[in-house]
Amino acid sequence: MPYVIRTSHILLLPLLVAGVLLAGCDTTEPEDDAGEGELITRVVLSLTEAGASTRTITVTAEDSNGDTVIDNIQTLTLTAGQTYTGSVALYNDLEDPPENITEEVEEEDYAHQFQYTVTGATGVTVSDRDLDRNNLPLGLTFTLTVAGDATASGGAALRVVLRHYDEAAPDNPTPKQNDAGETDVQVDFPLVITD
Ligand SMILES: [Ca+2]
Repeated sequence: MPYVIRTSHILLLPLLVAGVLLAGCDTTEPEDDAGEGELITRVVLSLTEAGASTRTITVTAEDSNGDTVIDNIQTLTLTAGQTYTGSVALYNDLEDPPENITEEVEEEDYAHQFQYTVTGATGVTVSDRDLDRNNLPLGLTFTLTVAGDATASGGAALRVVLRHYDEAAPDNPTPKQNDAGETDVQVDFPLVITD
């Protein structure tokens, strides 16, 4: 079962919930923030068609009560033969006003990476992730290409993972380069391909 969303970066909620896939994340924030852990309760994926239409498809995964288990997820319906420009955004809706976590990922771009994996489908590829300040993949934006003969099985999914590299620093990208990190977010958006 795809699950998500975990308490995220900034602070350190060391793995409160046994059995939850999403690990706690260490922090690069000052100590005085300790105890405040930050939650990601909503992941939004936006895909804009390249070419004449420029129609944008948006799908959302939500963990409305912040228990790290998704309670609402939308299906991503892609068109065969279409190329999309993608972006991802993260929010904590349990804050008032809702907090945009994407900005914090950008601020610590050297310590984060979004990874996109397609399962149960052929002819769907993700490429051209944007780069962090060290020219390593960041993945806040990307290109998604659906081949003209692409197919998807009933259980097809686009998995979105946010990795966080505690030991990475602006001038030390090695931990990220080696993918020596932890998972902040993991969401499997159900994937359908139409002609
Ligand atoms: Ca939930």
